Amino acid sequence: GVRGVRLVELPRIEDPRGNLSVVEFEKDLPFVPARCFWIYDVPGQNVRGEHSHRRLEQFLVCVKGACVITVDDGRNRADVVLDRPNRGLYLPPLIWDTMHRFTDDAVLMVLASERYDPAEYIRDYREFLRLVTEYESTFP
Ligand code: T46
Repeated sequence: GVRGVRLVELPRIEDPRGNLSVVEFEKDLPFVPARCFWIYDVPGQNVRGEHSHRRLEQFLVCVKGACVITVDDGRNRADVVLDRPNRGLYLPPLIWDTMHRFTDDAVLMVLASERYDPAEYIRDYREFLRLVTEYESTFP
């Protein structure tokens, strides 16, 4: 697997009036969100992300449509398909994530553990690998 990354199946409460899914922050997440943003109207073939975070934890739900998230811990890589509104993807810090193959109707909602801080991003892959090695020597 990819270090710390997990898929979370959320409830899907079916109802003739329409369905409902829910995430309870304190029960379902390892962090309490400080921020929520959403990505939509992504033109086909576009790739987003391609960075990592020093401290930030995130929880991604494609609430409409579908997209693929490539997660990479510096050792292992996996493609995760988010294509249903009751499936969440938890990303701990130090995961290199790439988002691609958005459908036209995709809406990717992200819950984040901290306020937006561009200084907290790791944008250089070699710097990312260096921090992974440092992390591994601190937590062998
Ligand atoms: C991540 C993936 C999953 C803000 O002003 N506030 C915000 O909270 C965010 C997230 C972005 N922005 C601004 C900064 C940029 O000018 O919005 C613009 C696009 O952001 P960015 O290029 O970082 O977007 P993505 O889709 O590449 O990445 C985002 C998150 O930034 C990042 O945490 O892991 O979604």
